[in-house]
Amino acid sequence: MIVVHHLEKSRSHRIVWLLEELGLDYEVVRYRRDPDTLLAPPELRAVHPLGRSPVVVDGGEALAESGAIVETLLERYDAQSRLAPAVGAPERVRWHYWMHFAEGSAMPPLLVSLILKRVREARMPFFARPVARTIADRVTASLVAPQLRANGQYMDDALAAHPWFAGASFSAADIQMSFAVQALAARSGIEAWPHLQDWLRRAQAREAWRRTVARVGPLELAT
Ligand SMILES: N[C@@H](CCC(=O)N[C@@H](CS)C(=O)NCC(=O)O)C(=O)O
Repeated sequence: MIVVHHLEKSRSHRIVWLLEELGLDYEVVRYRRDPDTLLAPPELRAVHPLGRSPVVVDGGEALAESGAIVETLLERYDAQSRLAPAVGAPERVRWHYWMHFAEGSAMPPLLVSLILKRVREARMPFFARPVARTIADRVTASLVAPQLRANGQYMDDALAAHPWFAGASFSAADIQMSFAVQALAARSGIEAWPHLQDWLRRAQAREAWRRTVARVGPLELAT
């Protein structure tokens, strides 16, 4: 039995969604974030040394890093290539690109933005607060906000050309991209990008996404 070690408010929603799309049986072990630090609890390190989510145990082997988990599960359980274009198919290159864009390019500015938010809200001596806020605001304005805008526009342009990230059909690239799009929507909004909004609406209308929410709850993200 596949076991998903599921941290609340985390990327492991994607793995549950993938398993639901594939129609596989799986167990969920739940973990809560520390309310102050938002870190995963130390018990998750007993499953994988880094103690980050998602971690999946399949056949007694712990799999980590969401893109690698998705690709490994597809190799093992998607023989008919329902969620990935076949190797050599024209859409495969695009599929691979978005599979990696999610963690490699979409998530870094979102993570920096979350860290800067925590810097602004951190407890510190009153005289340090204006300095910390000024630095956070300048990094946001010069580096983070432009990257978030560029990524949002780039994703929207891609979805204007075809309905799903890899092309005409829904695929695991849509699942892999979903966390970054939902984080962008929560952090700075996606109202400026109609194709991205429409993609999110269509993705969340899928039965397998609904079953995911029924199983592990809605994906709530820090704003
Ligand atoms: N690139 C990794 C990122 C893993 C990661 O940072 N996960 C977050 C949850 S979304 C986490 O476990 N945070 C809690 C912690 O670091 O303690 C992946 O895609 O699996």
